[in-house]
Amino acid sequence: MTGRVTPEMMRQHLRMYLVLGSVNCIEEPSRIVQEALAGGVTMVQFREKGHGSLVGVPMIQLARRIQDQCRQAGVPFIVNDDVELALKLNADGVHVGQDDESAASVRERIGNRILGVSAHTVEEARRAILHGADYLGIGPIYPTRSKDDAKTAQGPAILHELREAGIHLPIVGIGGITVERVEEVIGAGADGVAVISAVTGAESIREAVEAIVDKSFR
Ligand code: TZP
Ligand code: MG
Repeated sequence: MTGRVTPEMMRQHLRMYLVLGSVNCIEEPSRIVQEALAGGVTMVQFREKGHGSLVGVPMIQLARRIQDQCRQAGVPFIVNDDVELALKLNADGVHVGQDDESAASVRERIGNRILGVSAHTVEEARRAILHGADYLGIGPIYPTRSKDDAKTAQGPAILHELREAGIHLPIVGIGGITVERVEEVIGAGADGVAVISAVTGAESIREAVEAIVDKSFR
């Protein structure tokens, strides 16, 4: 990649954003990723977090494996939180929250790679944009069981609020999003949906992804 990702490209990448780590998977994570890619996932975030998560070499091996799969499918591979790991792997981007390294500092370190920032208010969103975010992760929209320290669900109204406040940066909604809720999230102003359990816990990973992709057209 030469320059920064354009907002148009970013919106396409956000349409069906799979977030996962080994803790979210009851079977081999790379098998889930393979099926999800076959179903049409548009971006993948490696989020190795929570009780029992991998560290050290096994963590890096899993990250590399998923990155390879994404590369072969032509889908961007994003690392959650860990700028060091993202640079070491030459990942396509990094996603950080409000409690992580500041977005401005991450932008300086990662150059033109994709930068995603979690925000919960108009003020946090504006600051993230000033600091060089390429997209905003907004949530939890609905209650979630996949994040230990998740804030209270804000409902799709937060997406409306951000758009009405003049925030035009690409936005992905996250938190408790199921196939049935995709249209509501997109209708409220998101460009796409980020999901963990709706995909990792699905009986058919591929069919779950296909169903979400189908509904995430604006
Ligand atoms: N950030 C806000 S909610 C959430 C993250 C990482 C978890 C989303 O997982 P699920 O299973 O799609 O609710
Ligand atoms: Mg974080």
